[in-house]
Amino acid sequence: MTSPAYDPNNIFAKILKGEIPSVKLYEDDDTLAFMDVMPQATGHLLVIPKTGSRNLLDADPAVLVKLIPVVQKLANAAKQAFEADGVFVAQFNEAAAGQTVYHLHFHVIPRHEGVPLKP
Ligand code: DGP
Repeated sequence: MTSPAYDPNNIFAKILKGEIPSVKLYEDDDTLAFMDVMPQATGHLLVIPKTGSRNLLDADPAVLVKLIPVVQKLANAAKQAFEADGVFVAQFNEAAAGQTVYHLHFHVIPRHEGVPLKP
């Protein structure tokens, strides 16, 4: 099944363009991180590349090379900041896999022993 093309007007593209506000945590030339508006746990943040790809399936590996170290850095920072026991890192590809916003993003969610994720 072919996926639709990247939509440059998706919500995260609008956040990148400053058309929709966000609580920014980190930014460099290639990457932006901001708080998720529907957090599944305290400290739930999202990391996105500034270039447009729909998800991991169509992402340029060169983009991933820059993005993944930021995911790692922010996972460690969130673990420390929220005194978490662990960190859940996830991303979804297409609706069947749970994706709702079609701009590549990684969820970074601090986790505490015995505290379930919010639905
Ligand atoms: P998913 O595509 O299912 O991997 O998750 C998309 C996430 O994006 C979901 O956790 C909610 C979040 N989200 C949706 N709209 C906005 C928005 O306008 N601002 C922010 N900060 N997060 C959003």
